[in-house]
Amino acid sequence: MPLDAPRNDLDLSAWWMPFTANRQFKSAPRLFASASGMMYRMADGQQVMDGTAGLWCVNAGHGRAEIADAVHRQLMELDYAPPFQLGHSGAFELAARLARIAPAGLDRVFFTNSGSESVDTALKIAFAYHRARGEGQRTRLIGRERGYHGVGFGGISVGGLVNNRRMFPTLSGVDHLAQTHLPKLNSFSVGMPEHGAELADELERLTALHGGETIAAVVVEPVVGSGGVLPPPKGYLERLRAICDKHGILLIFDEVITGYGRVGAAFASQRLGVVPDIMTTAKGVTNGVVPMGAVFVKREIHDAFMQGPPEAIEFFHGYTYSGHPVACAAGLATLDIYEREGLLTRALDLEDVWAKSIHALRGSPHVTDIRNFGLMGAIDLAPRPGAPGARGYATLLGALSRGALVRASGDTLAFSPPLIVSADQIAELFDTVGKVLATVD
Ligand code: PXG
Repeated sequence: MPLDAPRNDLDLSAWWMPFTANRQFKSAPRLFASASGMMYRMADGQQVMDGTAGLWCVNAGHGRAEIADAVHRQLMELDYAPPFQLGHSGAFELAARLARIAPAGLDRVFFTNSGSESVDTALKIAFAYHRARGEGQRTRLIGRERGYHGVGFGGISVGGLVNNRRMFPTLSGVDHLAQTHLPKLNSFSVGMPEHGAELADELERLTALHGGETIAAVVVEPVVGSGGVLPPPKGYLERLRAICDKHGILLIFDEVITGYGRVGAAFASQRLGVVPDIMTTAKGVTNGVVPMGAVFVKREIHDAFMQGPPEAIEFFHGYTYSGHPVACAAGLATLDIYEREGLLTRALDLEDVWAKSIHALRGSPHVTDIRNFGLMGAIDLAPRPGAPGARGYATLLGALSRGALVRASGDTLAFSPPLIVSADQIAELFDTVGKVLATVD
């Protein structure tokens, strides 16, 4: 029997699956078996085009032998090294390589193992930075509605997706900016929407309410990902930057999705021309194949920690697997591929084709809005009356059976293919989605 054949003896009960309707899934499991390039093969043999880069992470496509070889070599040479008070060359090499592609000035890198850890690390750096400079009164954080910043307590506190928050206590002293989707004004915008820059002025209002000198940091995704692919209104991020500067507030960009080429530059910050003080990343740093995150920090912020006695630990924070040798090897091999194949800017070359193909679905049944930026895209569907999410889920299943993997978040379909995607494959992906929409009720 081939290794990947469907198995009737597989016990599905023990694994409590994340962000999953466990009982529904286990009654009709959909199992991946293998992957190569743009394609997944399911356990039942179905070939499926990866329209989502796994979960926004496999930017160089699947089955890259170069990364696999680097990981194997690393495992045989140095499988693990403790990162506290000790080190290994790979972490230093990767940090230096990342610093070279980072937005101007963000050339200090703290390693984590996920986007959630990156976000919580960034928030702790912000608090500790202000403390180190005698501004310990800056204890407030500002997030934004519809933001997703992972599932740590810091991340859900600044996050703006109610289902991720309602069951759990959150940090005190957190406020939120309004979300930026204005469908009445901006529906079917191609790229960045025209209207909404003034929503950034809410930050000015919050500084007046709380006192700007009590706010440590503002955290936003430069282009919202999980919350529905929302490119920033033109001028919005510039205003946010200016208000942060005026009040001494740190601006954190969460680039866990937008980093590593997703929007046509190494980072969205560079594409959009607005530089944050701290930037969180994960996912694409290793092409998604070994868990890793990287927090980029402005040199001045890093240096503010380096003022005490040299033998003192400057920042009481870190993970057993910070800078894990295997993740670093994967990261270095991934960067080699990104650079050699021009993948960090390829989304820009494909953006017109991408925009035309996705916006061609305007007018298809149920479609109420379409958005795009770089190689990110979303289609909003009208929910079925009384059954929110059902139509999105039915579309996901329909697409899967026709050979396309798309993401459904409620009734919003999201698309983010590996950056190796061809123009023909983009056309095929949205052609499939159009056919499914024509049949989904
Ligand atoms: N920040 C952002 C902007 C993210 O998109 C995280 C932080 C957390 O990363 P980890 O590695 O801890 O999962 C993310 C993660 C979806 C989806 O359906 C997106 C993510 C995770 C799960 C689902 O769009 N992004």
